Amino acid sequence: MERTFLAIKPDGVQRGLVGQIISRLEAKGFTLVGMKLITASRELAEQHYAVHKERPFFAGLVDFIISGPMVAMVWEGEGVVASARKIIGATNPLYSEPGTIRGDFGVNVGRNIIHGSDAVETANQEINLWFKSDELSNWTSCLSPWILE
Ligand code: IDP
Ligand code: MG
Repeated sequence: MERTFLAIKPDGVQRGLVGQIISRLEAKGFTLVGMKLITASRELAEQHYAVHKERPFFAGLVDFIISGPMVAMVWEGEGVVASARKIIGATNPLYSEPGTIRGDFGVNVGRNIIHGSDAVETANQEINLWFKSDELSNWTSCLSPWILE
């Protein structure tokens, strides 16, 4: 089953949005298979955002990401990578649709509350970067037959 890496950024944690964000993903029908509160090291943050290392916002982004605890999570489900990106909304919260996490809770691209992997391959890399395999639980929700045909 497909998995994605989602992380509530330090702004989402500081603003007390953890519960509401997790509720949206649970209610959609996705399954939480890993979660931890973690203040990322600079090295981890730089690796996570390595694709953006030449961008002008990179240094500020890394400083922000390591500024406090994040809730790092792995979620599982049918089409979860693309679907979670839709639930999260566009990168700039000013342009994210209402009803999305960023559209409902944010206004600024530098404080956009949550990260979500952009493709299955990136998801697998990010899961391996943030989690050890024994930190993930392989389980089947009792709701599964009511969510998946
Ligand atoms: P994504 O998080 O929607 O995948 P990316 O383009 O991969 O968006 O950018 C990664 C993160 O970098 C964004 O979530 C945001 O926190 C930050 N970021 C992107 N563009 C800007 C910008 O123009 N200014 C400040 N931060 C930015
Ligand atoms: Mg991205």
